[in-house]
Amino acid sequence: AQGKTPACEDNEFRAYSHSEIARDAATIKNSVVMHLTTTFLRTPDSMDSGHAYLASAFSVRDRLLQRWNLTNEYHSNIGAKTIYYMSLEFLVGRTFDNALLALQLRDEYAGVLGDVGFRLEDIIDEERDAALGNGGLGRLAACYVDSMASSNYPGWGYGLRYRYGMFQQQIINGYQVEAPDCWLDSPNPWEFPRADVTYPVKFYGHLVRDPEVSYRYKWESNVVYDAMAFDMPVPGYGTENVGNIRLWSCKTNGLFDLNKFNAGDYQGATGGQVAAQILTDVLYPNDNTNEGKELRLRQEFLFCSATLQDIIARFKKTGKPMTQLPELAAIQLNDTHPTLGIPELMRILIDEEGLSWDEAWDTTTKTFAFTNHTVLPEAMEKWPVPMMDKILPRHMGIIYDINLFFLQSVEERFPKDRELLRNISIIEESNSQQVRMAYLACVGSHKVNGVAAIHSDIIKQTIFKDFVRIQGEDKFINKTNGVSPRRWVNECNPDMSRLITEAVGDRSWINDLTKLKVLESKVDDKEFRQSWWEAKQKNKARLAEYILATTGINVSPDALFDVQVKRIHEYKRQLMNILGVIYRYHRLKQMSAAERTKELHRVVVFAGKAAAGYWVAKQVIKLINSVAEVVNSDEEIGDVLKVVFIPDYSVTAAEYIIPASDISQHISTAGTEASGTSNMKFVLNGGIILGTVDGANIEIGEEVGEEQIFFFGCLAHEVDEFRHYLRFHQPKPDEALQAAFDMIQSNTFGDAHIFQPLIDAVLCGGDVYLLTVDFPSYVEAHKAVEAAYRQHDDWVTKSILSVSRMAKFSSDRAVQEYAEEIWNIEPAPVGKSTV
Ligand code: B1H
Repeated sequence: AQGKTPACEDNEFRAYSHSEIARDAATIKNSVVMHLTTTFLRTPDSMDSGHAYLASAFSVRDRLLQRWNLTNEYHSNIGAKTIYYMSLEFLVGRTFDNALLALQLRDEYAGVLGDVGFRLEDIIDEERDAALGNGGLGRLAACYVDSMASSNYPGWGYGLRYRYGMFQQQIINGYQVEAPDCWLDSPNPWEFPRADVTYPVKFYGHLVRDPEVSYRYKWESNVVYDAMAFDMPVPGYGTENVGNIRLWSCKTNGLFDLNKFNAGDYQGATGGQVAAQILTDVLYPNDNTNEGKELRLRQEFLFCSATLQDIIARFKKTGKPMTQLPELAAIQLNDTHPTLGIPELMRILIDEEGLSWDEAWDTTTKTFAFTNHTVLPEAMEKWPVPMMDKILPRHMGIIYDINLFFLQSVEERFPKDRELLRNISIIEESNSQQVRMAYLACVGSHKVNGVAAIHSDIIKQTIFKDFVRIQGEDKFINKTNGVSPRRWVNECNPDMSRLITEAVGDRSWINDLTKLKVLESKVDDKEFRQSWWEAKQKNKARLAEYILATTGINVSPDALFDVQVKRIHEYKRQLMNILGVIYRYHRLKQMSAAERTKELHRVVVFAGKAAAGYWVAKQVIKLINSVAEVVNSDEEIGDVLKVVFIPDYSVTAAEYIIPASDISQHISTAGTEASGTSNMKFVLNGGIILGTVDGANIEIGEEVGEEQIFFFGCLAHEVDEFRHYLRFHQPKPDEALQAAFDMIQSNTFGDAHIFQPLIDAVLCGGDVYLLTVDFPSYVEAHKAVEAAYRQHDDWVTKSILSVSRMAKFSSDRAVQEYAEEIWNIEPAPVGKSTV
């Protein structure tokens, strides 16, 4: 019985719920001890660092939840329009340190923990990453929710609470081995279960047509799962606003079959629970590849249905007619994975709320907007019509109708253009028809955006070309990605942050990166330059320790740190990087010992996961590790060259690695990397980029200036022609690339036949990623980097100038642009700013 609750008349109750966050040591200590003893049944004497973490985290969480409540109460009282960011991935990482910084309680907790003999750094290290995402797309979602909270936009993320997140990567004998990520094995302070927020989600079943309205149906099915909400509070920095990520988990309660149990079928009795649990068990570990598995489709629908039901339930509390939904809600689709939200909203509006088709369609398209993140053909989501029809019969019908009305409207304007109709149809007429999810997302949204200028141009010329012609240029816009300065500077790089705060005069830059401009005036300040250099050196020393701890390899912080960390993918060309390393090794081996002493010392760092089923990517990991083994144990080479593969790349690993780079590589074949976001993080931390003219590298170059970035390689508009040529002509490696191939083929790094397929992909497979085309300029670019790094003073100048010009790449700027140009929503700060 959830009747309307009367407003609370007890003023003490209310006053307590609005009380300020306590900052004094006694109150903090009290709350930590309270959790230690009552939440975890420990005593101060039996407290280890794991429990010190949990008790402290729960005490911080109390404060967050209080603000969470006030934020939501306030936003609903003022009837604020809310943005709902739908994403199948949220790569959050750790929360404790981030929350302490946001609430400005870090020193206070450090003091309290110090009093009982713990170092805050060690306590922070007890937390496991929430790794509910693959890579850039999932991390972007986390940064955007962070920015919404910090910029006071009423905004929620919606996603799935996977029981197993991104797999853990072990390196055994040089090969990647996957282990499950059991992140929920220990208590998770950062989620709040809401048994009261649960929605039924149907699958399969059959349709009963409404006798009066031909397009209205009743969907009947016995296959119903319950999706239950878990809320993850997202603290805004320097504001009282707290955002939220609401994640759905499939409930197994009530699915135990007592009849089967009583009949002795013990296994059968739990079959329903198993079937339900599987739905939210595991994140699909593919980045930029669509696997097309039926379970994934069911995950997507569970997610979309629960989310839309929840958004509508909240809207209905306002008592407004459903057609006003777009005035209070904006929904952003993070790629096509949540596209079923479009037919699901149509179904609810037509079948359950009684709207006409036209009213429902108008409401839906005004509510949704869609972000495309990739142009790789293998990543395009398509679902076989028979599969969709079986699992979601009502939605398949709605998609057919959406397509019919859309094609009719096009036919009216472009009569008799059969080819055009075939090209833009949401249903692809292949053997077994397919639903093209990108087209459905596009047709059902009022705005479509790419994630960097070049990418937004490319999608207008390729996948959405005909849609631009039909629906107009204005619908297709660019929103260049951004990253959160909270996590990606202030949290991961405390020393550099301190310097920036000194230069700016206060911490306002953390919420306003345009303040970084003042660094430009510090570029000639000798003392400042020295401190800047020392901060980088300290970060490099910290990474050297991390490398030693995770790989056993000793590296010197005095070497140039050359870093490529990202998902392993052919288009990202880690293969080209390791071939460059092999060529470097080859040259070093040809030199005399005297010549070698003049060489710049270099540590080449790799990290990244390969999708479990991506064989070529896994062979690249093996090659990197095999090269590392030989080079690192070559006494002639010593510290001149070290090669490191750091296992199990994660958000937390990135927070160690990124601040320590001198040069980082973003070397995708031009036109393939939609944006990239680690490129922004590296430069924001004083590193320099070696990159292709691709994704956001281009805009970073525009901002920091050509002196501050090393570009090489062919351009996006040249790629098609090269590929075409290479399909019919034998690729010709230059001498350097040939030397690298020769070294592999003469078994220098172990049995050459393991690596032959990698070489064949270049020499016999058409060299799709254009290694033979770009290798010569790649080698030249490395020489330029080396020469520049030797000019120590100029390098520091480049580093400071770069950071001072990076304001554009804050996710705060990106979110503000979305808010103004897509969501039509304004900030609604709960209280006063606290920075
Ligand atoms: C990006 C993906 C992606 N683009 C399919 N596309 C997935 C596609 O599970 N799946 O099926 C998962 C992920 N991820 C990345 O998005 C781009 O490659 C980056 O260039 C970009 O910076 C990032 C954020 O926009």
